[in-house]
This record gives sequence, C-alpha cells and structure tokens, in this order.
Amino acid sequence: MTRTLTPSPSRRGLRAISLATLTAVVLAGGVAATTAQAAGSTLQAAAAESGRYFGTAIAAGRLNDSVYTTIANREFNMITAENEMKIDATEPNQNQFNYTNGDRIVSWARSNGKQVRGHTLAWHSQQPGWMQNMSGSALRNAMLNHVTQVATHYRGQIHSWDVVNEAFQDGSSGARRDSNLQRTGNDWIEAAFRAARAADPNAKLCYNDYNTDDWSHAKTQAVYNLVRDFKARGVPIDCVGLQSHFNAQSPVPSNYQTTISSFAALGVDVQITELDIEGSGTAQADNYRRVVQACLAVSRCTGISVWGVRDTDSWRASGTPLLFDGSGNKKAAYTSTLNALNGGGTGNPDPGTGCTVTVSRANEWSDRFNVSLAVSGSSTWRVSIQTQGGQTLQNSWNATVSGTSGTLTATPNGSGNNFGITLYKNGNNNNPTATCTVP
Ligand code: 9MR
Repeated sequence: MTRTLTPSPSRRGLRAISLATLTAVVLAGGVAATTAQAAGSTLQAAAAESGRYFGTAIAAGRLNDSVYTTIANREFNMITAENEMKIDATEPNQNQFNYTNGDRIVSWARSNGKQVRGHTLAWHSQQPGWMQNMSGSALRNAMLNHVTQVATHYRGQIHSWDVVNEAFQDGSSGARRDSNLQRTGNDWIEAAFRAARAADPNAKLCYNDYNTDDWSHAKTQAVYNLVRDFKARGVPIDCVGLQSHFNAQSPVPSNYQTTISSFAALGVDVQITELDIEGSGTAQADNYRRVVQACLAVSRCTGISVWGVRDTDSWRASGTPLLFDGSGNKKAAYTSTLNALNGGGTGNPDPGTGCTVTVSRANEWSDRFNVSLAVSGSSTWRVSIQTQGGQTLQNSWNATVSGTSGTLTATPNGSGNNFGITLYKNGNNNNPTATCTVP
C-alpha cells in the first residue's frame, strides 16, 4: 500500500498519528509506523489539537436532511439544540414536560460520539403562555421547578448548561433586563444556578448573553461584575457564554481577546456559544479568523460553537453568516476558521492593536481596590485605562502611570508586562476598562 503525505500547513508541524488513522492503516494491511498525521482536516479535529471543541446548533426538524447531517457529523463535536430545550418546548403546560425533540437531538449527538450543550433553563424569552402570565413567588417556584426537572431529565448527558440567558439590558445602563423573572427578585439568577447544580452536579453551569463581546460595553462589565460576585460568594458558576452574533452594526470588537481573557481570569471557562458573522468573502473569512485566534490565545476559552450549519439554516439567513453555503459547500470563512484552528494562536494580540491587556480585580478595601493588568503580545505598549465615575488613582506599581482620574495612561517602566493600580472608589465600585496599543 502506498500513502501520499500531504505537507502540513500547520505552524505546529507534524503531529503524532492518531489512533483512528493507525487503526485504519493497520486494518488495510499497511505500515503505519512512519506515517505522520496532517493538520486537522475538519473543524472538530483541528479544534481538538488544542483540547477544544467545535460545535454547532442543530434543529431537530433538519435531522432528516442528509446533506445537513453529513456536514454536522463530519465537522462538529459539540451540539446545541437551537430551540428544542427552551422553556416553551420542554414545559408547554405547567408540570407537563415534553422532551421529544430535545431527546432526538441528544440521541443523535450521543450516538455520533458528540457532546451536548444545554440551552437554556431560565430566560425572559420563549416562555410558554402559562409562565408569561405568572409573577412573584409562584413564578419563582415554577422557574426553579423547571430548572430542576429539565436538568434532572438530562443529568449526565450535558457538557454545559446555559442556566440563565440574556438577563442584562443593552445600552449604557449595565442594569438587569426588566422581565417577569427579574421582578421575582434580584437573586433569581443565583437561585437558578443553585438549582441547576443540585440537579446535575457534573454539568458546567454557564451564564450566556449577547453584546457582551466588547470589553468597553456596560453590558459586558455588568456580566463581569455578576460573575466576579458569584465567584466571591461561592454561587456555583463554571463558565461564561459569549454568544458572539456579529454584523456591521455589531462587529468583532478589537478588544475581543481582552474580554475573553478578563472573564477567564475570574476563574471560569469562556465558551463562544452562538457564533455567526454576517458578510461574505474575504472580510467574513478574516472576521472568523480573528474570533478563532482570540479564543485560542486564552487557555480557558475551551470551545466555539456556530449558530447553525449552512447559511440557509441560520436565524438570519439573509446575512449569510455561517461557514457553509446553502448547498453545503465550504465557504472562505470555513477555510480561514480551519486554518486558524490549525495554526495555534497562542499569544496572538488583538488584531490591529499589536497587544492585549487583561484586567483583573485584586485586593479590596472599603474605600479603594487594586487592579492587576497583564499585557501580552508586545514588550512595548501603551495601556489606556478608563476609570469609572469619580474614581481616582491612589497608587501604581511596575509601570509609569499618568493621570489621576478619567483616562489614565500606563507605559512600561522596565518591570515587565504585569503592573497594577490602586483606585479610590469615591462611591463607584465598578472596574475600570483598559485597551492596549503598541506605540
Ligand atoms: O435561532 C433561534 C431561532 O430559531 C428562534 O426563532 C429564536 C427565538 O428566540 O431563537 C434563536 O436563537 C437565539 C438563542 O436562543 C439565544 N440567543 C440569540 C439566538 C438568535 O436569536
């Protein structure tokens, strides 16, 4: 038997032959010992090289479409039910649960060796009519019962649950979204997480939202503060889902990697949960590459899921936001995604800026708190720190910091890339935001 070796396009060079390839070659009677495996030739194989998954949303109604299932089975190893595990689908009447379509997706996924993300246990949207009409403690109890029942039904089969979805407002307020669930009391989110942990202790529990990709957005900071608070108080949370629905109005932000690394620094995994990017051709391909590279640069960014298989399967099909066209052909965006997954990505700076800064909250006193900042991607840098409200600089270390309030500017002072500041709260306990550029 002869085998032709395709040179690997990967910067990581040749890798060990996989067990699957070895088995195939041995069964064919060939000699495997000197054969090297090329870079991953599917999205799931390429992501697995760095221990990550690559997933997609699946619609139960398309499982009879063999073009669809062939692509999904070949390319993805993490499956999210696009609608079938939502509240209206799983509890159409109070205390009458319907798992038919959710189960179809889980069983398709698991019989094909894939893992499952659960989406979603508590959400203001897609509530069944009976729940929309409830309030107060009756609604709180119904919500907790829903979380408990659904998470128990799927116990042991779910890699990660989106326990709570989209609980914050858009815009500059940083406030919770008004909803019937929010009106049951501000602790409804943590109550949902505790119920989910009790029902399925081995699933990772995620908070999932959109418009939380840009580190400077108030909504991103509000979610960050929620996660920080949960970690500080021992509320069970394991991951943050960045939905990452991008288009011209909401482009891939230049500080996306900073957002990912800053959440990860809180001690949670980050998952890109519903990725789609409107566009076409090179521009779209370039945006997908940037997203993949940002994730690969952060070790706790553990996987990426796109929100559908082909453009025609998308909730916004006219924006052609996915990796396969309507006929199932691979788009330029597919190739750039695959290449980025194969190329590693460790240490890649935010595109266009040359460096990345990670912000993490450190010691805190009643009147002031410390912030640690870590720059990667360059040894020369300028970090612009936007303080909040009336906050003022008390102290800094390992960098030269100018300014006392508003925007502070930090540059290296010969102490390396990790530095810190102490800010007086002056009534505002929110975290500063920071961006990095190479001067
Ligand atoms: O893709 C989903 C679409 O089929 C549904 O009609 C819609 C209903 O709300 O939900 C879409 O998925 C959403 C996801 O559940 C949460 N984040 C935003 C997604 C796109 O709207």
